Amino acid sequence: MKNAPQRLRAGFVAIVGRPNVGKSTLLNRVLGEKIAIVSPRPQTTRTRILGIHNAPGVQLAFFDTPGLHRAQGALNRRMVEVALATLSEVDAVLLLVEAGTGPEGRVEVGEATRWAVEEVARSGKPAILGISKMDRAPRESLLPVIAAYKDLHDWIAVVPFSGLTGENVDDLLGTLAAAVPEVDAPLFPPDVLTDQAERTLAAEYVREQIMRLTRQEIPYAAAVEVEEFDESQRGRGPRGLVRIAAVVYVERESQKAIVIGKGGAQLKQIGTHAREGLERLLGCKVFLKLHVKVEERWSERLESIRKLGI
Ligand SMILES: Nc1nc2c(ncn2[C@@H]2O[C@H](COP(=O)(O)OP(=O)(O)O)[C@@H](O)[C@H]2O)c(=O)[nH]1
Ligand SMILES: [Mg+2]
Repeated sequence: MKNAPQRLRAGFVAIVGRPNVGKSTLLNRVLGEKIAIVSPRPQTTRTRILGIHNAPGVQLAFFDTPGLHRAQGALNRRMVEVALATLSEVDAVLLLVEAGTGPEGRVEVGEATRWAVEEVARSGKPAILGISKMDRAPRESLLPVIAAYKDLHDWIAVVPFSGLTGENVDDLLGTLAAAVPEVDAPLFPPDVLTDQAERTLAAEYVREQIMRLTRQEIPYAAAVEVEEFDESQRGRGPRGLVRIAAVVYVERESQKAIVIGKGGAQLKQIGTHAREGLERLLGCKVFLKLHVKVEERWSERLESIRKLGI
């Protein structure tokens, strides 16, 4: 007798929300690998990133998106467009807001969040509200936060969680699994984790350190392109080696000087941290060479943005 095909729940889920609410941190937690870079600065994620979670009977294909905010400048506008366009392509939406409360425990739903909720409503997709960073919020403050957001939309569920500690993330995944369709076959083979090529991830790991280690306008004035990704000596496990050469583009000579730092100290620090992360990601030794080049106004020129692959 033929076995009935095993049914599973599978679908695309958009993770959306204001900048810095913890979208990328959640995706990395769910996947157990850092495929989306994270920094304390808004607009760290510049493009949408696919990450696939597999569990028995469940496949969730997440799109991590750039933050929803009132955008100025070509790059920012394009980032918001990417996030909004993703809403129309998914089976379910996970909107994130932060668990924090204001003075005297008051919860104020900001205008930007209301706008994000409206966009989610407009998409007509089943939506779950995730209240992120619950590790930072005292237990008793969660109820007023839930109450403040609950009636803004007809949510399938409202789930507090922490991407940092992993608390309640399993509950969140269970709720999302119930919101995606029942299908006969998975969307992706089980060994596919992300659509991000290792080469792209290498550029992103360098950009993450620029976001973390430099100040003022520099994090937003920089883009990274990998020029060389040489795996010819890789196939020897932990003793293998990947050689990576990347260019950091900035807009002005003065920025170049800052990124390089006194005697090259800043660039060295960026390179060391990025290399350490890449060695963990790739599971082998990494030789990382960085150059800084000035490409005026790259962030305003979409052509050049495309060339830089972001
Ligand atoms: N305490 C705490 N911090 C978090 C959590 N998730 C993210 N963060 C921090 O919030 C900042 C923004 O996180 P990120 O994932 O880049 O946010 P995104 O812009 O929404 O993708 C980073 O400094 C993170 O370390 C969390 O669950 N708890
Ligand atoms: Mg992000």
